[in-house]
Amino acid sequence: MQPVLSDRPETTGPGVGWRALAGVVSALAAVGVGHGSAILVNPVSSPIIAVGSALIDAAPTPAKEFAIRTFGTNDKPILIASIAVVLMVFAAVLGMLAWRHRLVALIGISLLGVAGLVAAVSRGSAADGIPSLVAGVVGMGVLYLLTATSSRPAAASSEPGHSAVAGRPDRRLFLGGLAGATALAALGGVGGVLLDRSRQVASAARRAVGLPTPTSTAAPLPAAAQVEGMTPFTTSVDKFYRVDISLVTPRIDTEGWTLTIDGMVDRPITLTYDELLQLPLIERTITLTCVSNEVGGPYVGNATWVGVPFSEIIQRVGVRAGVEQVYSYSLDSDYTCSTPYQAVSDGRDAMIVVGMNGQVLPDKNGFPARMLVPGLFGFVSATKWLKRIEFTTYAERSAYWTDRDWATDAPILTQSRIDMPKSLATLPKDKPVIAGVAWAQHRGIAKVEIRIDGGEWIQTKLAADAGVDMWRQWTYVYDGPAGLHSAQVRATDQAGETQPEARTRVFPSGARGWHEIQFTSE
Ligand SMILES: Nc1nc2c(c(=O)[nH]1)N[C@H]1C(S)=C(S)[C@@H](COP(=O)(O)O)O[C@H]1N2
Ligand SMILES: [Mo]
Repeated sequence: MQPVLSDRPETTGPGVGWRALAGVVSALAAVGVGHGSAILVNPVSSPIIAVGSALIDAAPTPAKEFAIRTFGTNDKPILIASIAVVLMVFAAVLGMLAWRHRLVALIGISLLGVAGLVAAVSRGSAADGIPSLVAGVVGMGVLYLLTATSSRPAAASSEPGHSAVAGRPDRRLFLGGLAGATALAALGGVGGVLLDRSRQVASAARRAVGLPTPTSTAAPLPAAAQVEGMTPFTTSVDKFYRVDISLVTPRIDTEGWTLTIDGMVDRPITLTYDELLQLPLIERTITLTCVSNEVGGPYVGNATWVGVPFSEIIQRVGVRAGVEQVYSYSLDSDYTCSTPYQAVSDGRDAMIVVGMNGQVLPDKNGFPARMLVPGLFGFVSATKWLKRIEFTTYAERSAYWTDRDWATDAPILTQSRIDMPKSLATLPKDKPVIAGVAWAQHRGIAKVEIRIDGGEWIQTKLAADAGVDMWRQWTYVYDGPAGLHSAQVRATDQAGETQPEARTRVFPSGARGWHEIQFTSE
């Protein structure tokens, strides 16, 4: 493609490369301005984010599983980048059409706006459609002006005052238009991102005030729960895995935020953030696991949480007989979750969490409040960005993932993982330690066994037990021959169940099977 502003008599206007560029720049201006204007109002209404979110919702379960497995926690940036690539290709084609079929190109651009509008409005309020509307108008306007600057009939160029070489003044206008539209795109896009950042800083500062002291603090962790050189027993906020259906991290202002607790109860309540913090708080260290974690996978983390115990809530609202589930609603789109009532009322430390690892709950982990129930996978227990909790029955309500065929009730499956050495690494001769973690939250780990090259199962040495709601570390000193070997691991929980060998996929209730690595011993 030669970027030449053609002055061939029959086709005045820029060459095909420039036309494609004009299409792309028009789309960029649209997306940039749409994004910037959305940040001012409501970040999730940004056309590109709205379309991405709609795709996540619509994606069939296997596609979601594939994305989480393949891209891990990068699945969201990759989705956005893919949408951007498709959008730019489409826009380039529209640009190429624009000089001959201006109306078709303008309708094409407007369809992009309509896609954003439908996605945003169907997921939010009518006002959420405004940024897409703005984007559509900007895109059409820019493309129209670009075609208008450089597609005057050839005859016009020979009018008095346009006696210069045909296309010359137009070329300057066209290039100026391109530059202007690019600037507009940058202003909207970069401006939006910067504004979003500055808000993040402001909300962090506002939250630095901290939380009240818990009435019941967590038992100190035994130092011997941590094996030297191994995965940290407590996962830092930065390293804590994040899994949710939200493309942008919701940033909720506690001003105006409330949590309603209602349903089959005698005294429904609506709490402000301050009222929630005034309830008795407990502090507990609990390991959380995602059902999408593959055998040996990273979606498991252990943190110290501060929150209001469900026992307190149940007593305050007066839960009636016949309640089967706690149905929680999130501020992040239409996410909902079913938690068995039994699991929040049987004495375990189920809670409405407001703090994590000594700080106010971070945005990505569900600020202002989230649920946590020891022993249940996150998707049936750990709703972030809480809005409402309803005590109800399974006949009455079904949850987001239930509607997508995942298990309705999903206790965490006993699992074990080899973290040291990494697969295919070399075990040092002076310190031939194989080590890892095992978890069976709320049942506790009784035994972890290892087997080398498919031989006999050998018991590993368990690190100190910090409690049944937490994972447990283990070690094994290898003293076999040098060379390449395999190691497999399996755990037995305190209820006597041993992990089965047969692998299952994560859908619909979690992965089963033994983790295996290959290593070289010196
Ligand atoms: N609002 C909302 N809450 C949610 C989810 C979600 O998609 N939306 N995902 C759940 C899942 S599948 C898991 S495993 C945990 C993960 O919590 P984390 O991101 O703090 O690690 O959050 C749960 N809570
Ligand atoms: Mo999950």
